[in-house]
Amino acid sequence: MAQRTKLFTASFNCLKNSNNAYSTSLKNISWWGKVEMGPPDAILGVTEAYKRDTNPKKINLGVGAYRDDDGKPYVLPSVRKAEQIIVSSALDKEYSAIGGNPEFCKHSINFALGENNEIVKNGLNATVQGISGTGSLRIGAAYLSSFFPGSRDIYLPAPTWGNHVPLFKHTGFNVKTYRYYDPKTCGFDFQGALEDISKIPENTIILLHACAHNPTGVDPSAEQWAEISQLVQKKRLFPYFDMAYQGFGSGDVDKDAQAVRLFVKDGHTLCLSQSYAKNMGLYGERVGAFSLIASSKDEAARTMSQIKILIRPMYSNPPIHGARIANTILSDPALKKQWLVELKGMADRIIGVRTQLRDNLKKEGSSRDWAHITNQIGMFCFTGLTPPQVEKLTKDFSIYLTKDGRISMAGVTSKNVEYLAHGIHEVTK
Ligand code: CBA
Repeated sequence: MAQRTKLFTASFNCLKNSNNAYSTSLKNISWWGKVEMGPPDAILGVTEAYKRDTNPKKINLGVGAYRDDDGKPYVLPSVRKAEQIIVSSALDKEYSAIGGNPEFCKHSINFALGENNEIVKNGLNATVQGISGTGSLRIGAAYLSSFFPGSRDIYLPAPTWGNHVPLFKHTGFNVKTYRYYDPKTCGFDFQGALEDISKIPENTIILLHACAHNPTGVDPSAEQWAEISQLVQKKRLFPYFDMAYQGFGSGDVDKDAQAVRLFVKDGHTLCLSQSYAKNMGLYGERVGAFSLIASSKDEAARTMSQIKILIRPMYSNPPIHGARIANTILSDPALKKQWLVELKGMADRIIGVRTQLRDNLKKEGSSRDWAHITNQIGMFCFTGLTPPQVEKLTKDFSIYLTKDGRISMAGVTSKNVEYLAHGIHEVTK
C-alpha cells in the first residue's frame, strides 16, 4: 500500500513539474481532429437563428409548434387539469415497463383506430409507448430494419418531413421517393403518386402521412385514399403510417384518422407512429406510441417481444410523466371531451389565420394566386417561396421559416399577420 502511495505521489509530482510537456502531449492526441462542423438542423436550426435576432418584430414560423393569438406557447387547460389529478394522486416514480404505460398504449391505439375496433378486440396490435413521434418512428424503423422480410428500400413522399430521411437512413434503409406534391397546382399530385407507387417493387415499405402532410399541408381526399389503399394492396407493399397531427388537420380526430382506419378496414397489416406533441401540446414531454398491426394474435405477441428487445438497449424504458397526462385525458370521458374542444380551438385558429393571411396579401396588392394558403390544411403552409425569397424575408424582415418556403401557420397571429403579409408581398412582387 505504502509502495503504491509513493509511486502515485512520484508520478503526480512528475506531471506537476512537467505541466507544459503534459498539456502539449495532450494537445497532440486529437481524437476528433477529422470531425467536420455539421450544418444546423433544417428546422430546429431556424429557431436558434430566430433566438439570436434582436428585431422586436421578428417572427418564428420555422418549427411546427402551436402559439396562441398573442404568440405565446399554449398549455391546454385539459392538460393542466390532468396534471393536477396526477399530482394529487401522489404516484410513485418507479421505472415504466419497457413498452411504457400499458393503459396509455391501449387508449392510444383506440384513439387511432376508433373505440371498439376489431384490431384491439382481437389482440392484433403490438403497441408500445414511444418518445413522441420521432422516437416512435425510430422504434418502427429499428423493428423493420431487423425483421421486415422484403426490400431494404423505403419509399417516402416527395417532399416529406426532413427528419424522415436521416431517421430511416440511420436504421439501414435506402431512401427513395414517390411523387406527392405538384408545384404547379400547389396540390396533391394524385396521378404522379399512383404512377410512382405502381412502379415500386413488391415487398417494399411505403411511408404515408396519415393527415396534415408535412411540409405541404396537402392530403389525398377520401376517394383518393381508397384508390391508394387498393394499389398498395395490389402491389404487396407494406404501409407505414406517420400520424403526428391527428385532430390538427381538420379539427376532427376521427376524420383525420380516416386513412389509417380505411387501410385497416381494407385488410392491410401496417405500422403506425403517433405523436401527442401537437394535438395535446405535449411537445417537450415526448409522448407517442408505436403500433404494429399483425395478422394474428400470436404474431402480435411475438412482434411485441422483439420490439421490447430492441427498446431495452436503446433507452431501457420511456419517461412516465407525459404518458400519464395523455392517459388521464384519454381515459376520462369528461376530460377527453374538454380536450377535443380545445384541440378544435387550436385547429380553428389556424384555419382563421390562413384566411387573414390571404386577405392581407390581397390588401397589400399582391396579384399572385394565394388560394393554396386556405386550401392547404394542418400546421403548415407550403407557400411556394423560393430559397432566395426566403432568405430575403429573413434578412429584411426577421421572419424565420425553413428554406423550402414552408411556414408554420401555428406561429401566425392576428397581431403579426399584417407584417407577415407585407414581408411576403415585398419579396414576391
Ligand atoms: N412526423 C412528422 C410528419 C412531423 O411533422 C413531426 C414533427 C414528427 C415528430 C413526426 P415529435 O417527435 O415532436 O412528436 O414530432 N415535425 C415538426 O413539427 C417538428 O416538431 C416540424 O416542424 O416539422 C420537428 O421536430 O421537426
